[in-house]
Amino acid sequence: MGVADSPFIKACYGRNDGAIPVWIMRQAGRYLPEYRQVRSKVSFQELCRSPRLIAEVVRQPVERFGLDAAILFSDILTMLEPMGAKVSFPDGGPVIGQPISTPEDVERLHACDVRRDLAFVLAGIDEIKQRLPQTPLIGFAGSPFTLFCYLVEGKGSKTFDKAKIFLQRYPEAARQLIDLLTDAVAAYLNEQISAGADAVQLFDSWGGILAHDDYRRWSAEPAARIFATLKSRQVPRIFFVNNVAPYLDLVREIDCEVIGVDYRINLATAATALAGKSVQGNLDPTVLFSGPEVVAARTQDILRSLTRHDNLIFNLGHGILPETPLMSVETMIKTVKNFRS
Ligand code: 1CP
Repeated sequence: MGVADSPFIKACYGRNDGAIPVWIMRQAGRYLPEYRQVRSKVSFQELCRSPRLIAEVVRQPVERFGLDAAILFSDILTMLEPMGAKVSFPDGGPVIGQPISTPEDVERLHACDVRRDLAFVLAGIDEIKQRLPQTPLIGFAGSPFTLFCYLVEGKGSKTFDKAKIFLQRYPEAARQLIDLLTDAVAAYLNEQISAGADAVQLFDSWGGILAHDDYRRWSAEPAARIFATLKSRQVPRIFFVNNVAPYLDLVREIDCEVIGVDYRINLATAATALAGKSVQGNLDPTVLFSGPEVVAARTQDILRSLTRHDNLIFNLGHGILPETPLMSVETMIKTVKNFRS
């Protein structure tokens, strides 16, 4: 069976007739002892730059749990370094040195040559495909607005006030930076597909903090432009929006195959509003900290609430947390695998 006939790819196109595919956002990470083992010897950035280690940590969760898709190991901020940003990953989350605070600062950033400057990512994809030839591989990038948030704020935040204020105070400079990021993300995902990615996911982790009209301008339209440049590549395009509920009307108009739905909204409600698009989600990652009966019941609640199962990819509604018990992950996956509609 080739990758094109896999349940994951078929579900992306709304024509899966077998068991429901499942993968986990941030599936290679610190909740896995074998990942911590690799990370005890190298820094996060060394790991991201080694094609051999990338393939190793991508393989770990796929083989441990029998997941239906693999995802590239990298970070959304990795592509910003060759664009002129100073990115580091101390424990406790990424930091950007000299964040963007004025329109003049935007001039410091520039396009990069993906094949030259991010060759280690593309080599990592090649290595993953050699080791996991049967498993669909998801390439990814951050959405322009999410990257913008980190560039302006300089680090993670709950509200990204500086980034939101920059949009209002300097709309022209914001437009220039968002356009630069939009072109860069499109070029990066294109090269990931050429290197072997079987699907791509755009992570809009922070667009969900915007007012509806700002979401249209600064997140939905750039995402639509990126997906338009990828259409002819004929791989499924997944748009994960963290806090998608206020923007369902905008997101449903975007030409892409799958919407990744966060844990806040009822998945069946989102699926109905998205009229025909495939959906991916959306168990709250903290549910995995309850007992096996609750994990199984909450997983079944999602599965049973949906009227269609041919266009469903089961996942968490955001990234898995570092302390998550492995038993719960197993229970969730078994529940999905055993479900029959
Ligand atoms: O210590 C470590 O090992 C570093 C922790 C870590 C990991 C495992 C970071 C730092 N990034 C990653 C890998 C990563 N990041 C992957 C590949 C792993 C996989 O999925 O199997 C992916 C897809 C990402 C994407 C990513 N990075 C997002 C989008 C997804 C989301 O969670 O919304 C975001 C926002 C980031 C930024 C980032 N990088 C790292 C951390 C801890 C963060 C979040 C910072 C914050 O809270 O703002």
